[in-house]
Amino acid sequence: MNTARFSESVTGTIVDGVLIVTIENPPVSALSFHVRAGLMAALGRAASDEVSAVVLTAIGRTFIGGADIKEFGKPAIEPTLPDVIKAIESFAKPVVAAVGGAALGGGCEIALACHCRIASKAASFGLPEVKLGIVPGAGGTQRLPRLIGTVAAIDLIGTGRVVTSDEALTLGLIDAIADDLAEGALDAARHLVDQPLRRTGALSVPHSQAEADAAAAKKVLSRSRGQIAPAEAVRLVRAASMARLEDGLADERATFLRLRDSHEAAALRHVFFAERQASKVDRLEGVTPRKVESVGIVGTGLMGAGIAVSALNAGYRVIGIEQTDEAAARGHDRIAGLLDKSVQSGRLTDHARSEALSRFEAASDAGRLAQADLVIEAVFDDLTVKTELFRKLDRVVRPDAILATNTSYLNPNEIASATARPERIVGLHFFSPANIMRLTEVVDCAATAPDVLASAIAFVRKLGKLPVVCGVTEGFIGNRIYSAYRREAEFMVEDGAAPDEVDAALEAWGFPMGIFAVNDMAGLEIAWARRKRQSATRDPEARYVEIADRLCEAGRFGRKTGRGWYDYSDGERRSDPQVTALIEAVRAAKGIVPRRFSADEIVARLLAAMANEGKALLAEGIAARASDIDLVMINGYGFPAHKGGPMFHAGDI
Ligand code: T1G
Repeated sequence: MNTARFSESVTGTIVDGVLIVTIENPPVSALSFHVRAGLMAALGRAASDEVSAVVLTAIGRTFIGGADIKEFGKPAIEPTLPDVIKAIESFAKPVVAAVGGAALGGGCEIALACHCRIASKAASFGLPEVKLGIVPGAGGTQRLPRLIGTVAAIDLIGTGRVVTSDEALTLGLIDAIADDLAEGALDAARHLVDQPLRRTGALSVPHSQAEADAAAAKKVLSRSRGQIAPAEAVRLVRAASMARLEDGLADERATFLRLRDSHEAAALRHVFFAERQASKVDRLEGVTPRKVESVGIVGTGLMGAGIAVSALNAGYRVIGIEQTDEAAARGHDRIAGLLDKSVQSGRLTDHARSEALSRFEAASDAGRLAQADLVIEAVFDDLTVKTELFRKLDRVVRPDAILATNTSYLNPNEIASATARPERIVGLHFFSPANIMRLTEVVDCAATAPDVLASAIAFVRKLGKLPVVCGVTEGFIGNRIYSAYRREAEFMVEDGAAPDEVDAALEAWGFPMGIFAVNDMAGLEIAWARRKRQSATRDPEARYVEIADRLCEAGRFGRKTGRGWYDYSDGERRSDPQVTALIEAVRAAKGIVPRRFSADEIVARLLAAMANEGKALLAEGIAARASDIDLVMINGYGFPAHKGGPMFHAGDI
């Protein structure tokens, strides 16, 4: 039989009586209407006597990437996904899922409804719906626990984490891993013909101890920080062991539909699509990035070591340069230590650690950078130091090598102007710890060549990080907005709010940590040094709050000194009467009569300060789109993702 076409994205071929149904719906085989309709038509064809079994597979890097998120908010067109899933599970003949890529969300639910699941080594499985502010809507919360038990299902569905095919096999989510997926799936299908079929929905949820369920639920909810979806997902999974399948499916579907239309889900969908827009820069259309295989990092202190580990984990060869052999050796040990931590946390295998470290070279001779494709400086954030270094690198590296500065506050244009080839200079503002934080601001300097910018974006994406392109301004996007956020918070403290009132309001709203606690953790001396540098040029008419200066003059630099905005002498964060007295003295000196602030007013003013600074960044062309600003504040400054970011929250999207 030649290939039959069931819809624009679903075809079928019969091989030895087995109908092989193939989905081809790039880029991720999402379950758009024509995929769902095609699957139903394929099952109709499989009812004929010449078909004894069905294998379901897909073309592309994903098996099925889930429901089509772009269809959310539009009227559902039948067949709905639950219709398709019910038809698969109840089909009279064996339906085998041949999973060669990511089976996510509805894709995993389709696999769960099949009577057997064969995967390739590269396949992965997950129900990440909570990351979109929803719960699985096509049986995931009811079928997954029937296969892998309540505790494991709470973990996977409550966190949305994706598992490899190895882990899926261990959990019981799949039946086998095949080196030759097509052959393995065909064999499985043939063996199931005329056999009793294992229908997942008909299974009972394996018994588990209530305490174990509760512990798994507590672990998930402790990390969900007030989000609704994880709590609802956990509730549905736990109910699966007590309710009939039909009732559980009805509860799940109603919950999914309710959450899908929620503000939290809209916010997280905004973030999802924003992350995929961030790398797209109009002027780079058709520009080919330069090849980057070897990376030099000048300065292997805390930041440089983190960048080096990110690059090593991404497969690059890395040369770490320090001023002396001893410093270079210390850098090597720092990098080895970070890799060891990844092994201890299970993020890296011993073998992968050794292989990564074998690609690292520590040196004190900058000449070792002569063949590097990209050199990143992570030295002390001082303009003279960086400018001198780039003058030197200009003479050492190849003419086509890219030079990147990791400055947080300096003007990269001034650094670039010190070199003979400013077009090859770009800014890469990593966030510390650089081997953990996803966000990197890619600074498009005045002279940066398009292919250099494209190379920087591609490099950051290869690190598995989130590149957000910005123009040159003090603090780029994140620190500039953070400065406005901090100023507004200090205005309110000077006007009568207590630091812990501000932090409590922010944490109740969804921030993991309030701004004064964050400042204490980062260290107050950094901002103090910058304020002193700026004092000569500060606008005398602009309101200036001196409280933080007074704290620093008293040696209160934050957690590291045991005292900052708070007192940490017993290890806990506590309000400090000495700080209260200091604040009162500053108010008195300015003749300020303190007033009360409600939590709502505190949050509203801080969110407005961020959004207004974001608007200014857009107007100045520093940020290309409002959603980029949201990504920076979510991924670099703890803005709760389920609130969408300051611009989304302000209604600017
Ligand atoms: N729907 C629509 N578009 C999608 C999509 C989806 N599910 N997934 C990705 N895209 C688009 C994306 O916007 C981008 O578009 C392009 O595909 C490539 O994406 C019923 C209700 C699958 C691991 O949460 O995790 O099923 O920018 O750059 O790096 O219970 O995409 O090119 O125009 O990310 O190779 C659950 C979401 C949905 C998975 C591939 N599924 N997607 O990564 O490509 S809800 C998910 C991903 C659901 C059921 C519920 C990743 C990927 P553009 P990409 P990638």
